[in-house]
Amino acid sequence: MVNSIMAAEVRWLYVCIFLLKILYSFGSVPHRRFEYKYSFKPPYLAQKDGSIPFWETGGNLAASDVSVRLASSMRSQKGAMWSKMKTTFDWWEVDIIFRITGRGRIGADGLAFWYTEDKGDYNGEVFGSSDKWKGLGIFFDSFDNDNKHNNPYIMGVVNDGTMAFDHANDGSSQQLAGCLRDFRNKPFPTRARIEYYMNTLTVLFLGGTTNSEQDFEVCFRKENVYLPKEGHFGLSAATGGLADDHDVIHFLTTSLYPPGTPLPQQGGGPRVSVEEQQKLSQEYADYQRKLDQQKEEYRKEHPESATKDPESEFEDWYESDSQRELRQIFSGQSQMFEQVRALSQKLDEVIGRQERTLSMLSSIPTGGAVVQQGSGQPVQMVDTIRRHEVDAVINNQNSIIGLSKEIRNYIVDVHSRTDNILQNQARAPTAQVQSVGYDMVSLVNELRDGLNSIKREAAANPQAQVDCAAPNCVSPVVLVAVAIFQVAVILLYSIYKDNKEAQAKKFY
Ligand SMILES: [Ca+2]
Ligand SMILES: [Ca+2]
Repeated sequence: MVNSIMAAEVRWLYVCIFLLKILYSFGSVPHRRFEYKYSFKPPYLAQKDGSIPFWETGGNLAASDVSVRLASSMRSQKGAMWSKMKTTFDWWEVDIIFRITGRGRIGADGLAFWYTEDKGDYNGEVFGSSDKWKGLGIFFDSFDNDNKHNNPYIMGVVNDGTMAFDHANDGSSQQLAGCLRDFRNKPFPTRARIEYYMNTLTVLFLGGTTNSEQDFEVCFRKENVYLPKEGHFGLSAATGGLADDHDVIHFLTTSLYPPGTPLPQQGGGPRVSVEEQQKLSQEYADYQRKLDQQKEEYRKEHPESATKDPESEFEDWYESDSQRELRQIFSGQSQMFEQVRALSQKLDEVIGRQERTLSMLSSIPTGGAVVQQGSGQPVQMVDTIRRHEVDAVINNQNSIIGLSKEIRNYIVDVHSRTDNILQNQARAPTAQVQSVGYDMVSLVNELRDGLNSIKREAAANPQAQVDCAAPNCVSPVVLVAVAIFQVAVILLYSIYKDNKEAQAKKFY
């Protein structure tokens, strides 16, 4: 129970803090008031005689119900308009909808917004109005005089009344700030919002590619800007060798008041004299009367539109069927563009992934090859040599050992038999020989021939006799012994051969 009461109190506390925050945020936003005496807008923008209430016009300017054409697309046109009254407020915001259109790829010269201490000319040197102005000029400069390929350009220039505008360099050295924006031949009217509040000048621009106020972009923002305390608003435009239509559709002025300052009485104040006040009031009353009259006439002429409410009627004035169609086409195109951009981003992503995958794939085989070349293959080589060849070598060695054992056995056998034969021979020299069946006659003959040849050699070479005295010389006894040994070996060999043949027969 206690907890729920506590929770409710905490909730109320949060609500109170939230409301305080809202109040605080509202408190930091300036108070705004629409200033109709410094504004114009369709419908009934101009009266039937072409005059615009609260504004003075001049030069080649032509005003209609729906727009003001400051300068038309003909050579060397100049036109301007100035608010009749000086401002009675310190800070302001002006919203201008305009169109600069021409058949040429490039146009000239441009359009200017003014806030100056005094009204300017109607056929001056700077975009259709006076040079050496005192105050602010915002220029929409279409033509690239200095050929730096930086036009159309929007810039702000503050002048103290002494500086001559540097047309040759498009005022590049004189500008307060600026931005490169194309404002010619746009599907929607272009729009600028110029705010001067607490000595900060901000120029916002809506490029005419959409009709949404969300798309306002900051062209520039400049602090510590000091303009005349009171001034006239103005608009002007000029053409040169090249020409554009310079149309302004609306010009809406709002006065801004910092939070806490009281709003002055509408249209009055100590700055305007009583006569002027009366005159302006009369003018406003006349304007209202004429406006009502024109509205009534229009309703009579167009009974089908009588049911329309004034707001939608206002909207219709500056969006014809073709414009609407164009807008629809353009919004469709914008959507397509967005989709294409999204697709392009996706594609980039996919390509990036693919490249990563490819690089990974290509790195795997090369790395594997390195491993095989670096460590795998040598290991494999050593393994094959050791396993197969060493095995083969061992097998060969084993077989060689076996064979050599066999041979040794045979040799031992032969040796023992030879000993036996030698012993037998020593006991009964002839019997054994005969038992073998060897041809003794031929052997004795061979021995006799050998002895004879030795005798002959000894006789032929007396030197040999001397040598025979030496212990190394072979005596007949030794010779006979050697001969007997030879015979024994031959006998042994024949015995061995017989044995082998007998064993072979067993197998078969
Ligand atoms: Ca220029
Ligand atoms: Ca330029």
